[in-house]
Amino acid sequence: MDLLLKNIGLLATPTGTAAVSGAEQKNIKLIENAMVGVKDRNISYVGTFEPFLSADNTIDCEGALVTPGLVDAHTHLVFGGWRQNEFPLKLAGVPYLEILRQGGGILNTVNATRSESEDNLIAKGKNLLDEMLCHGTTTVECKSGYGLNLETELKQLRVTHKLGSTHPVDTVATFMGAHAVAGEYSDNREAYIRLLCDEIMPAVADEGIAEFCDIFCELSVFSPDESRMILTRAAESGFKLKIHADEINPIGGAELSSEMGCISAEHLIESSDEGIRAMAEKNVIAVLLPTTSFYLGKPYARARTMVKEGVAVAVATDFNPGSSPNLNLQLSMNLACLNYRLTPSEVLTAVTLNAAAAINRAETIGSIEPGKKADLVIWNAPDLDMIFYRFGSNQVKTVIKNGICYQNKGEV
Ligand code: IZC
Ligand code: ZN
Repeated sequence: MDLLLKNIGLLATPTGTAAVSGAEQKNIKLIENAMVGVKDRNISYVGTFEPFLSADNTIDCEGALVTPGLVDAHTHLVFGGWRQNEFPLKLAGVPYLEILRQGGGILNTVNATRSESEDNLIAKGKNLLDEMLCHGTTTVECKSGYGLNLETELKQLRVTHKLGSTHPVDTVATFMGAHAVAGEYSDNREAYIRLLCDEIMPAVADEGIAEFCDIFCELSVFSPDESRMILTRAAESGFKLKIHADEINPIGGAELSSEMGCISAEHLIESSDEGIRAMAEKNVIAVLLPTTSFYLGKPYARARTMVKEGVAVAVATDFNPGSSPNLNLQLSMNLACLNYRLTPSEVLTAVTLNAAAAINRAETIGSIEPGKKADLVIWNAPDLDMIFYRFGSNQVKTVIKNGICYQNKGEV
């Protein structure tokens, strides 16, 4: 064995290789006085104290809580600039979609991303991933959608891959050329949709640098009919489908996610009862983003209804420069308990196994079980309630990613 974690006060993990829903979502495995062994970067032993186990390296967890590494299943990680210049507008009450209609918001970040060099985007992304890692995140989904032209969409996706291959944190790439209509096509949205489907999407598919295709289905962004058409083309090109659904207005995004067989639908703040039931029927995973509700001053998605109806719930940060400039998944976990009224064990599943399933990684990450990757968090806490009860400071002590230990920012 390469590494042995001993003296784990409490090990808490969901189990399995698929999303769990309904009453199952709270059923996590708890082992007191546990040990975890790592061999070849994978978990090789999980169980109670075993006096005869030994390894090249040992970590004494000193009675701490250990969970799987956190999986952030929804971010817009790679972008140029920030949007602090829009903060006064936001404080003055100008709505998110109004800022976008005025040519700001996403389009502001598109300009900044187009003019940023690949090297600078990599350097910035690396710093952001460092910060995520020390907050416990070991895998991150990253969406493009700040290029809205061929060159910059490819640039964002290539940066996502370079980050994943050079940084300890794993990245998973999603193509989101349907994030907004590019500014130069504001008078001719049909032409942008043609460019997207006939040029950008095939080029991204040819290069094989994105696994998923996502779309911002929203009033004055992409209608349900446009979304259906674009997602159909994406499925034909081999992408698995995701959708930003019912974030601000209830326009049938949840229903569409079910109709299109999306792997996940995200946001769902305004989703209808029928939409939620339709998602349950087709096993669409709900990726909920509580810091976005917080930051936009919007209602919170109806997570309890989703659990009751049998929808598997994941929780992510939505890290982006507009509606959620927060990359600390622990804050999303606090809000998921306090505002969604999910229990700590339901939320643990939401940020590990169900998040992994939402990015098609549940076979390899998302739980502490033999054969899965050795992605673990050792907390400055003795039990699960503690990490949800406290908020506002980083409660991670050590992160183990791919069998390597990271304390704060350095390798130990
Ligand atoms: O940059 O505003 N909602 N897309 C849809 C976002 C938020 C990201 C942004
Ligand atoms: Zn988003």
